[in-house]
Amino acid sequence: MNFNLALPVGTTLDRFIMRKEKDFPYATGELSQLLRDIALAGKIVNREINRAGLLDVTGAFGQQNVQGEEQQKLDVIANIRFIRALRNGGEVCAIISEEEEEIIQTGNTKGKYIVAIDPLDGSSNIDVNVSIGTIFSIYRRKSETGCDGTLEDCLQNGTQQVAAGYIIYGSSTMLVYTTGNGVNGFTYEPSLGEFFLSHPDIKTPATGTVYSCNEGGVNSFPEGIKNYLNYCKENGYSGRYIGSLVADFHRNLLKGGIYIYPSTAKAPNGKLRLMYECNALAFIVEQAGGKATDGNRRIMELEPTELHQRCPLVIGSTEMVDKVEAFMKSEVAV
Ligand code: AHM
Ligand code: MG
Repeated sequence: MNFNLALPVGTTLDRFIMRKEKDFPYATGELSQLLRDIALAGKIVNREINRAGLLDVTGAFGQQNVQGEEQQKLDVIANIRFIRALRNGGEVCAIISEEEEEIIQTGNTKGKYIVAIDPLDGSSNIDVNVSIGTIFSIYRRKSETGCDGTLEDCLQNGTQQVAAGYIIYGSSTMLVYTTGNGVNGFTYEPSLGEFFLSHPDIKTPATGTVYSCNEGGVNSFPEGIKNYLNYCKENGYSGRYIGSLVADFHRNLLKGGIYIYPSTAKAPNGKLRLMYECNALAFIVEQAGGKATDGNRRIMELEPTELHQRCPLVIGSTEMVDKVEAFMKSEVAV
């Protein structure tokens, strides 16, 4: 008899969340339920992505989002799925989504939480079977319950996050999240329909030899970034850039490395959005022992003034991010 067939299947995401809830003395279970709502929507979106070539869900939707970028059909579907899950769950009073200009009021005025979400990041990779992702941040509302979420509730800085995570739809689908007590990763088992703990207590290497950056725009990068990229080349580093933030970030988190999206002539404040891309990944990387800055300042301390605010992003292994900061300070070739 092959006893391998009877090996334990491991810890499910639900059980893990339940266990962790006991670590918070006054936990009411609402944050746990909220994380489960996100995981459920993630499973549904994963199903749509896996069948994308067979259904009429690839290609452009025919409209632009609030950033003036062309929306893909799957962007729109993912947005609907996550908003519906969060609305039905009842724990969230308001949502910021990359796909919607204004704050989305869920109608759950008793909900204690705010979610900022990029429902499907890496849109340009959707139609070509390259990894894409979902990124989310969770905040506690500041206003009293009983009314809609306010702009002030939504514009909290990254240090106020109570949880953050991402789902990577890759060669396997994974959910990685933190509630401020380390980072844990769960791999989706499609035949059982469950996420299982596969990467407990993720720690990112202090340094690495991989840099991820779209060098197409290098001519308009700040001098400090240009100099850092030259340093990478002189030292034989490898360039790895998929153009899907979650995928580039995830690889560097596990293997060591740095992701850079600086200011460019085309995007003077960088391209990525503070509220639903940068802050979430900054929280995760810090919890894993890494670092996230805009080249000078800690991402999580940037004060948001707009829902869709952009900022440069330098994120990954601490020693590499420190090196970029040193180059940014000196702004001279070394
Ligand atoms: P999106 O939110 O419209 O998908 O844009 C974000 C994406 C990131 O996933 C990726 O790292 C970056 O944009 C790629 O941009 P570029 O094509 O300029 O390199
Ligand atoms: Mg995005």
